Amino acid sequence: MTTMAPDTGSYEAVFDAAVAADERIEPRDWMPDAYRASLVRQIAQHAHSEIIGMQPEANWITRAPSLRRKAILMAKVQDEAGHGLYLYSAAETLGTSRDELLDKLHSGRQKYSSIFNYPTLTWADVGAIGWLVDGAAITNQVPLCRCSYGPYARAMVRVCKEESFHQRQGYELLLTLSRGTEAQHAMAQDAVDRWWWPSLMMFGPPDGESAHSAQSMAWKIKRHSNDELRQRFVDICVPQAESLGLTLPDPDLRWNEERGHHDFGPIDWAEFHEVLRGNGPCNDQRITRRRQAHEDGAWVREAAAAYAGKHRDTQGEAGA
Ligand code: BYC
Repeated sequence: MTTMAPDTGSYEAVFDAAVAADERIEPRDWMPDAYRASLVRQIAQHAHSEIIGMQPEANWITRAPSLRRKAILMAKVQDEAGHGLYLYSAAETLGTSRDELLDKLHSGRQKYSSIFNYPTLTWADVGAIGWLVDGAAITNQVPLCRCSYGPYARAMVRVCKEESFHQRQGYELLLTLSRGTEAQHAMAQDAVDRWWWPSLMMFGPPDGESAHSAQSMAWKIKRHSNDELRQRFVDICVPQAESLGLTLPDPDLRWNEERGHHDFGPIDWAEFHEVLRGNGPCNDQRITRRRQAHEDGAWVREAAAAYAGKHRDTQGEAGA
């Protein structure tokens, strides 16, 4: 917790000491402009990913194979909306607004996770997203519960609990398909084949090419590098794939006794950069749908603002 100090140099020393002591930085504390900007950048991208991430799975709500599966999927997609809300609120504590951030998303000035630019072609994709995409998200986000910025760290605690339920529903769905008919097993395998590599890309570029990692780790926004978390995820997934009776689509995947980790094959970084440039299979569809949803929701925002205004006026009169 930073306290008042006479000049910027001292403020900075207090900030640095708080970070070094693993204390939380809170909204009213002094913080370097670049720390603030980097947090807004990361939290906004994270929030955008949550709400864009609703689309690929929502695609299957009307076609879920049973009432139970439908109820679970609806709850999961609603959770993603909630995560977006916590995260936009955390970003707002840094002096930005949800409107401003959404505008940046809609105009392509801020990113969202590459993973959500891939299509959900079959019902098994809902399982693969839960197991792999939510699994990757948990691996990345559990350390963010210890992020140096208080509101982001606290939002992550609840997000991670919910992601953990999401991951398990995906795993259970895939297990059911894998143990089902031959066609169901093949559908599960096909989904894993398509989602495996994009899931590894979620962790971001390799450490040598990661523009922000070193500074973010020095500020304790990030606690681990992109490659460290990617490796952790691979090591977690290998035994889980075996239990599922499914194969990970990487002929180079093998245990390396010396490293104490699994080696894995090269990631297609050209594909990752193409997706980031807007040329993934579903980029246009996702952003068009998002802009449309925002326009469709304009009347709700107007009504809520009018109601809040009326409420304020009434309270003002009562207080007069
Ligand atoms: N996709 O210097 P780097 C979810 C960008 S939501 C797109 O390594 P950093 C879920 C990066 O932003 C999943 N862009 O950056 C939701 C930077 O660009 P800018 C989202 C990517 O920040 C619904 C540039 O590349 N999770 O789990 O140190 C349903 C250089 O990268 C990606 C989060 O956002 C990518 N994959 O590290 C189910 C978690 N990777 O900003 C699940 C919070 C990198 O300079 N975020 N970029 O224009 C983070 O932990 C970090 O921001 C990242 C990147 C690890 C993603």
